[in-house]
Amino acid sequence: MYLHGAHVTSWTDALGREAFWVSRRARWSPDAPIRGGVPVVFPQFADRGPLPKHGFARVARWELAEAGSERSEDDGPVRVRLRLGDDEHTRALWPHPFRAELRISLDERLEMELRISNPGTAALEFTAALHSYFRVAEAARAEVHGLEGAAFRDNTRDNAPGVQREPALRIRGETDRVYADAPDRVRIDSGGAVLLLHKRGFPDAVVWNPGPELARELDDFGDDEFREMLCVEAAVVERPVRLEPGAEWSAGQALRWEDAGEQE
Ligand code: TA6
Repeated sequence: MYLHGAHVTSWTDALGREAFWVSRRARWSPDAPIRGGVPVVFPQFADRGPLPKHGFARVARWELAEAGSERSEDDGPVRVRLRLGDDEHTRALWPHPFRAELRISLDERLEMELRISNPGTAALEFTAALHSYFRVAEAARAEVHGLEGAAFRDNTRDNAPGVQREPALRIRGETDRVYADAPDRVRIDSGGAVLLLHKRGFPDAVVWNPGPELARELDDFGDDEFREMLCVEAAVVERPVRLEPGAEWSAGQALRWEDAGEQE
């Protein structure tokens, strides 16, 4: 993971299976978000507001507050805490004092928790997401289970409303959906291994794959890489969080392979 964006780019299990996808054309530059892994989206999701797309947290340099193992004999989880606060740059974009913390815990699960607090004297509002890019064997064969019956807005069709009728969402070309008040547990079947994503406190879920045309337009995305990735994002998008002075909000996600624990 990187201090740049508090960005987790890789998580492999004991069998060497990588959960995340990172583009071979990712720009490893301080002013660009990393294309892949888990960009932290805050304080604005996408272009739903006046800030730069997906906010500034994904391009900010976070500070390491803590890193270590819980127990000295160290078969316990490894924990990392990263912090970000307002400064001149963030206040020029978004005139609010804030404290953000990303807590990561690693063992056979990867847990990520985003905490936002408001040390100021006025309420603030934000949207946010853990914009996870998962590696899949073949996007056309990947399936996302758990969204059946959920209502969504389709960003590829001017946010037209829809309802997920099929038990499994399959990727057929460009896909960009925001499922409001989505179920907290989804299964991502990459055409081999199955990852379980369990979100908490994030009401919404976003599923994104750029498909071939948009992939060609994105300069930090390989033309054919849409075939090997799929974003499934724990998000708060449809109803921004309102934080009163002194208040704190937190939400997170836990990931694990479905067969974890059966491997030894
Ligand atoms: O979360 C989906 C989305 O908002 C899409 O609309 C798509 O644009 C994607 O994120 C990536 O955005 P980015 O700014 O990283 O190119």
